[in-house]
Amino acid sequence: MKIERIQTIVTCPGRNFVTVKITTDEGVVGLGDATLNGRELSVKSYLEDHLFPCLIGRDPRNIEDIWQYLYRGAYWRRGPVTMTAIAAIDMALWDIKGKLAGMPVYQLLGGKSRNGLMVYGHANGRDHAEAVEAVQKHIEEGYKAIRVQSGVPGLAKTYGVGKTKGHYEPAEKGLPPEEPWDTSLYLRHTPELFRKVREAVGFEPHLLHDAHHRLTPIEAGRLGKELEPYSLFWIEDATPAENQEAFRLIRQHTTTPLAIGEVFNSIWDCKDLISEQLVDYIRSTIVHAGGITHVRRIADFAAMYQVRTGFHGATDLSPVCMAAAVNFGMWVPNFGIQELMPHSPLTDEVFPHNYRYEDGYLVMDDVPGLGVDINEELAAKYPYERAYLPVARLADGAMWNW
Ligand code: GCO
Ligand code: MG
Repeated sequence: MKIERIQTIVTCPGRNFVTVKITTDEGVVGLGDATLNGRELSVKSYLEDHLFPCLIGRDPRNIEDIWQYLYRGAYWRRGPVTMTAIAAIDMALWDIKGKLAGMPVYQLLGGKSRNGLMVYGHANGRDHAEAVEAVQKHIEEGYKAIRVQSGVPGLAKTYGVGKTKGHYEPAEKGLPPEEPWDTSLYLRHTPELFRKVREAVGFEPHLLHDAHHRLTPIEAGRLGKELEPYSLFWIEDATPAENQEAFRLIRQHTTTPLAIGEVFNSIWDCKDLISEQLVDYIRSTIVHAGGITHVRRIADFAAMYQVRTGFHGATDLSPVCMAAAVNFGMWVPNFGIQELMPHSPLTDEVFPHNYRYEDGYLVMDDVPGLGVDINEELAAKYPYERAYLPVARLADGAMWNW
């Protein structure tokens, strides 16, 4: 069996997605997500100019060998562009293997460990009252876990909160928008937000919060400590982790659980965080961390230290990645939670898929492969549109982490 054809499909049904499609000489098709928000075309070029020529004629069943060939064989290892490109090919190969076996990918990984994946939804409010209302709405919709983000009084715009009520989409068309940031305002208002949410809805729903890399380690320690009375499921991305040691300081100050990893792309980015038990959840997901083949390695390593998965699942992860994440989550023994930020109806139409939300969980049927498709005719109607994530600046104009 051979890889006969391999191509990328770029589409923008409201936001940009890059998809890899591999076709075998027997006509079996596999799909992989290759979307890297704001840097989409670099991955497309890496794939088309450098990887595809090496893959034609290879046996698509040799997933491990192809992974090692693309990783070890590149000399230049790691990095978000490389690892997203490898991930897309890996996903497509697992999809093909599942279709060849007539089994869902979770069966190939080892079978079902659970009936569905507990998800967390996004409750966003321009102010605290709107955030509380959004939490209540999620509870009515059956969510067992809810991420809460609110506008910060004094800041014109805050990440995680849309311009209009309810809706939030991180990337914007055109050049990168600039947003203000002020840590002291944020630290003053965030414990108050969670006090109000707990007062309104009690302690049953799990509550999560994303600090989006804005804090220094000691500021993160303080936030974690001040949020302890509200019993959070996690604080995410409390501080950047280029320096993994930073988390030692946070750990010394708080028992609020910590999650990190949506921007990681390799096991080496989280090796010390996991083995020193400096975090509780690892968020690196299939599309940005080398595919199922590599994320499985991260998850198994994490299991030794009681660190659980909490995969990234924002709208920039296409339904192809979400289908892979659902298969993975059905199997992985140390599953923690899955982020769910529902795609637009148009995106769902471009990528028909089997997984679905049901009463707080993502579930899927017993379908071969990943259980996701692409409507290429519809995708072709929505060509790429330049879009970027915002950047953040402090009051004096200096750049900060977005
Ligand atoms: C999250 C994320 C996103 C990211 C986005 C970047 O936890 O959902 O932080 O909103 O900002 O996915 O591409
Ligand atoms: Mg995040």
